[in-house]
Amino acid sequence: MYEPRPDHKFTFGLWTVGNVGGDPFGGPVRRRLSPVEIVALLAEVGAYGVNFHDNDLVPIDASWAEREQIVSEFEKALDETGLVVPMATTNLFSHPAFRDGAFTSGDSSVRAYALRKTMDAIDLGVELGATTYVFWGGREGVETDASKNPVVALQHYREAMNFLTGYVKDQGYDLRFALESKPNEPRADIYLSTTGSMLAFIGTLDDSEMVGVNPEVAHEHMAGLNFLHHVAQAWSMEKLFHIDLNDQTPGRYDQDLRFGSVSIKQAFFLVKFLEDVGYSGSRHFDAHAYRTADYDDVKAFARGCMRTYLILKEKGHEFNVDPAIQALLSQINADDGPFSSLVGAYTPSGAQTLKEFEFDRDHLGAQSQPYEELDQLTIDLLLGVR
Ligand code: GCO
Ligand code: MN
Ligand code: MN
Repeated sequence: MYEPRPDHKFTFGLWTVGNVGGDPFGGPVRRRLSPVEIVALLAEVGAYGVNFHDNDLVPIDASWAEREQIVSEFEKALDETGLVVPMATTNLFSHPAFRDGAFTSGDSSVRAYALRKTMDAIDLGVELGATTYVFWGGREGVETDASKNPVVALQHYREAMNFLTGYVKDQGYDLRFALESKPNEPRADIYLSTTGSMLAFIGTLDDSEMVGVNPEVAHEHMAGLNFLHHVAQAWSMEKLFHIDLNDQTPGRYDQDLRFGSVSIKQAFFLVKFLEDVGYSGSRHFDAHAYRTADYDDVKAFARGCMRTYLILKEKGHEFNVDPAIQALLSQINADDGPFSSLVGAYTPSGAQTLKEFEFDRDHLGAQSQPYEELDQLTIDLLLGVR
């Protein structure tokens, strides 16, 4: 029942299950797997797809001949396993050239190199089948605001996006961009720090219809925000092009924990939302196993991400058909007031009616709102005692 199937669209990055467990205090603890080995691992655990940064697949200093060799071995592994590549992205954060940002660098040569690297990476992604291209601006930020004017930095960011949508159109690629916000790490402060900021920024782009967002659970949680609300806003604007699922305790370092391993209730409402609205994109797990894990445990980590998603999907269904929960919801949401047609679109007569009406504030403030009961029913359901 909780076995992953291709139509669940579960994807992982080469960098996720391939994470070797280094952190700022210690080096790798797991052997580095080749991309082909990672594809085999993902096929074994039942994933649908694999995503990558350009340099997860092709080393930054590879020759063209080496690139061709790597791509053909990778394609063979995809063919043999049936895995697909729905998304690709660029590493614009590891090389020292990008230590002060890529698209927002004050140095036009760095910005030019970032564009060149991204065009090459877009070509690579499209060659392998990607239809979504993620931009995560990990180094697009500052340690000190003495260094840059944020208005100029954002203008550079905008120019880069406009340049790259121009490139995609010129090539005739079937590719959409998904911008991923994060408040901090690896920079002290990263520009466009929340999904809401990203959505506002997209509205200022030349080809905004080609650009949406890739919200990540951990990134909104790091900022102490409600992730579901950001996802819902993106969805309502038809901008939810991709999603990064993982987990994170607010206020801590960037943990990238197994999906649903910390914030079960938030994960539940998120999965329920995605399933209820019919989100049809990838469910991408941008997480990695604990540093204590060996590769058997990495498989347990990957299986766990998908299993928890599917359990929560089932719980969402149970919530939707639970008689007591639904009865409470009907009671809470009953709208028998005379105003439902008046509070929508503005009309002069509607405004006049509202101005003349004698509202009974005390009656409005005394309506029953049994949210404690509703929430406890949700908790009972999640804990498996309903
Ligand atoms: C992070 C980010 C990245 C991006 C990835 C794809 O916190 O490091 O989530 O994992 O998602 O670079 O662009
Ligand atoms: Mn992240
Ligand atoms: Mn991410």
